[in-house]
Amino acid sequence: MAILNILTYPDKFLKTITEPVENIDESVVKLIEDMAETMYENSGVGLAATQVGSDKKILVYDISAEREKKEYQVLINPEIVSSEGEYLSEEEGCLSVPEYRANVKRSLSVVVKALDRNGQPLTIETEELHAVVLQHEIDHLNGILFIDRISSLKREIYKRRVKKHLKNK
Ligand code: GNR
Ligand code: NI
Repeated sequence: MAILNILTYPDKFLKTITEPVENIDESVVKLIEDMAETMYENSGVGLAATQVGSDKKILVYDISAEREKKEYQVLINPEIVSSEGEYLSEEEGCLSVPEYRANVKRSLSVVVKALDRNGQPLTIETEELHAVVLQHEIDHLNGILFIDRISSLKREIYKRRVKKHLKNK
């Protein structure tokens, strides 16, 4: 197992639209395990493959209270098949957008179809925080960051802050 480097904004790879996993071979299993370890190491509730430089449709997450159990969920080739309602999420954060949080307009509930780590199809119907995390991670697999879903004014303020920070390095 390995802890992977997390790409951060403005890394262009975060805009990658990922490719479906064709078969769950050894390299996919290893990537999933490394992504999980990387997520726990960084105290994230979820992690998508693009964040660690892979262009595969893979995400992991753990929204349970008992994170020490490391019973994470894996979704391969996830797709939101329907969504309902509006939900202003609690302040979202992202391991690829360090030191920034914002409320994001999300759907209240989603139905997600995916494959589990064994390649078995599964359907998840969920709402609120669980639905927000799924929307956040599936966005990553489509090259979208939560700052793409806030007001352009807020986004520009964040971008300016990052530019200034990079210049001073
Ligand atoms: O750790 C994370 N917290 C979080 C909080 C609110 C909404 C979404 C998230 S996901 C984030 C980890 C991450 O960047 N996943 O892509
Ligand atoms: Ni994120």
